[in-house]
Amino acid sequence: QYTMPTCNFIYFFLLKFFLLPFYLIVYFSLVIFLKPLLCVHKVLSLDATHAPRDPNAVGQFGQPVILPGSKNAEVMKRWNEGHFNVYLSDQIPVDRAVPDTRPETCAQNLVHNDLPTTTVIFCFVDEVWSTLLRSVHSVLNRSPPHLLKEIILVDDASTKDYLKEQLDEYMSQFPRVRIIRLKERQGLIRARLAGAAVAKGEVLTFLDSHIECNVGWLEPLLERVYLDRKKVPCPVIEVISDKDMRGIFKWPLVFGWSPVPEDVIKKNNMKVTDPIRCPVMAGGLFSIDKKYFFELGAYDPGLDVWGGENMEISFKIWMCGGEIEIIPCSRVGHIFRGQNPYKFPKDRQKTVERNLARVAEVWLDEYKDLFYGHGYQHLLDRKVIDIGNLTEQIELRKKLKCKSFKWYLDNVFPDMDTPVVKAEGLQFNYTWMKSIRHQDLCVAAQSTGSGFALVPCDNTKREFRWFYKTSNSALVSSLCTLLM
Ligand code: UD2
Ligand code: MN
Repeated sequence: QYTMPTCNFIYFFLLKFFLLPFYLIVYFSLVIFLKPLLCVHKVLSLDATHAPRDPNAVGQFGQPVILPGSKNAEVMKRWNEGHFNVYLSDQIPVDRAVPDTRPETCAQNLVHNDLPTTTVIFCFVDEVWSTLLRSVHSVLNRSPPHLLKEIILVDDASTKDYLKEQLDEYMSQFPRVRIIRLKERQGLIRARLAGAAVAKGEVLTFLDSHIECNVGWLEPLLERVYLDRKKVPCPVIEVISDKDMRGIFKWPLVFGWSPVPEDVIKKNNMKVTDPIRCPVMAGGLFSIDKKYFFELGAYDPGLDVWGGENMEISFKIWMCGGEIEIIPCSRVGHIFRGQNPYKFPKDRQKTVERNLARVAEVWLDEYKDLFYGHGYQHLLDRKVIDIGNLTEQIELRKKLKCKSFKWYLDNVFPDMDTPVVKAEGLQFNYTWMKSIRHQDLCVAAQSTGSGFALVPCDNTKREFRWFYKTSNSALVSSLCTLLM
């Protein structure tokens, strides 16, 4: 009968005992380093359809459609419903096929198996029937079902009848689609907030109501949030050229596109599929971790109707620790229109200016002079323009310990031209507000018409503004007193 020699047994036991930490290290290293490699799959380029596609229908695979001249009158008649070719949109199937416009290698990219789920939020006011449906179908058809928690349609008090029972009935075939109706027109900012407040997904994905998602659009966005919950990814908005797709702003806070600087591309050895850091987002299309969105204080609910909220959320994200990126492998088409097809409850220009002034006051620090100095001086007259209470927004910025606007310019948008002062004298600065400034003191023209005084600056008053009459003239007061 065999008995194990005692010393061998002790030796075996000790060996095991001392090797245990080694085994544990190997095990955990495998879990930590290999798991991310093993639990991934290639982006699902799904393109399901709910009804068989009609290959003969117009607009399939994004083919351009040429309408006969005899249709011109009808096209023009319907144009104003959406400020685009509504007549043609109605001919194109709501679940048409689109060409895969992603860079070639996108289909090979890997994403994690356990991505967070998303709620897609569309807010709309009086959207055209066929474009609204096409937007919803494109999300349903081209999103992996396990990642799409729900689609929330927020009706911002539309006036069109077809957007009532007819829409309820149509959407009732899709259990994932929920409709929320606002009693009064709130504007897109508060409408999106209403959707976000009831969203059940872990990530919020905002889209305009006249878009078409391309294949594989969702997973690359969710992957970025999965890797870092403070990343705010935006899809490429089709129609915008790939080469000009970094969102930026120019003074006075006007959104635009500009190419990524060549030196940045070279320094980072950037591939066509790499995420692009973006100083400002376009506004309409992005995914954001829901908890993070609310930690950031969501949107400033004091912003009205349309405009400026993309600046607000962009500055807030960057200055308070997040990042905005454009993801070249996620692509969503959007109908750009020359005009807003809906009415503004108040004057359009005044609404947008007021929104921008709120953003400038909260986020721009000393750079707000550049904003006002670019044709917006009139906004400083708070008796005429009431921009509302900003206490909560200013408190929020303090609470989140956000960085300065100077930090943002230096680190996020270094190629932006932002001279705080236009010309520097030995002692005095001639500022963007057209004042002649030395620290907190400014040169003010005397209303008597002669002489001037050095008094605390007040940008709202005309006696503080000085102009060059011609390019090489002396500075002239806006009260028309000549400065020596
Ligand atoms: C761009 C953005 C848009 C928004 C806007 C600035 C893209 C593609 N679009 O203008 O999302 O950031 O800049 O504010 O980046 N809507 C309402 N209630 C309103 C007004 C609009 O629900 O009172 C809806 C509208 O139906 C649409 C969405 O908000 O679905 C955006 O409006 P838009 O399409 O007129 O804005 P757009 O694309 O000109
Ligand atoms: Mn739009």
